[in-house]
Amino acid sequence: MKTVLITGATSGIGRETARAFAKNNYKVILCGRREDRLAELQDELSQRTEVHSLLFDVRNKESVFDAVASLPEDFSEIDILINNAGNAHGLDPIQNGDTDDWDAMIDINVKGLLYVSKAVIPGMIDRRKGHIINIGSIAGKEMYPNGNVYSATKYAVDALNKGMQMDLNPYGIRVGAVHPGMVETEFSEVRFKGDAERASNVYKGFEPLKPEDIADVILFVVSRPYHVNIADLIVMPTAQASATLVNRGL
Ligand code: NDP
Ligand code: 8X3
Repeated sequence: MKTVLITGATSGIGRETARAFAKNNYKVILCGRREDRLAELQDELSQRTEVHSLLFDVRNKESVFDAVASLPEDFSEIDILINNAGNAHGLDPIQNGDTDDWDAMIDINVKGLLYVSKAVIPGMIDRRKGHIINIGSIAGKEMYPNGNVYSATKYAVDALNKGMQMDLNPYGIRVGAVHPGMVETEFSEVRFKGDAERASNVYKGFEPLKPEDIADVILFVVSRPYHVNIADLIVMPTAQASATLVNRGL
């Protein structure tokens, strides 16, 4: 049975991906900061598969390395790493940006992804096998007004995805990115700091992606024969043609 480690498994895309892998007979390692949510999901998924939870903040380098090192033997060989934890904080023009928001996005979306990867990659190299999926974004392919620093972090994920493909190529490790368009999760609530109305307006007037849609795609990417690597994949709602062009039926 293969083992998958999913960061950001307490919500949205990560949580649905954990459910999809549990249904498809993978051992699942759930990661996040919200202990109650980890416990709840672990209870749910334990009906179907073996589950282990790791509570850590991806910004804290030591916690990341300690958490991965603490894995029981049964879970210690990670076949698939899904670098999903991340969020946007704020949506302001660059001149009005909050430096704490900038720090959060760079620390979580870029440095956090690097720390988790650094903790997991050595085992993959030893085994000459593994699969890393980096969750980027359409915002990492195109800029949009006020997206500045969030987009920059996702452009960084795109760059790191390509860099990992090259550096890990000698070891037979698969690396690929999935770049979603608009998915209705807690993403906008986090971006707008709990303003639920502003968050729900983001998805009004069209059918956004559901986190289950992205989970399906990730499962598809991972379940290809090993010689097939889906290196870079953009997944949009049908109503969305670019980062900024959404048909809201107006
Ligand atoms: P959610 O807000 O629903 O989920 C974000 C997840 O990231 C949570 O599980 C959260 O867990 C985790 N997370 C956030 N900060 C940290 C941290 N410091 N340490 C550890 N975990 C953290 O958003 P989504 O599911 O939408 O987002 C998942 C990924 O998809 C992100 O990388 C996002 O950028 C990307 N994405 C989302 C899109 C969308 O439209 N929703 C579109 C394109 C990409 P906890 O709070 O428990 O730590
Ligand atoms: C999230 C996509 O366009 O809502 O990465 O910022 S967007």
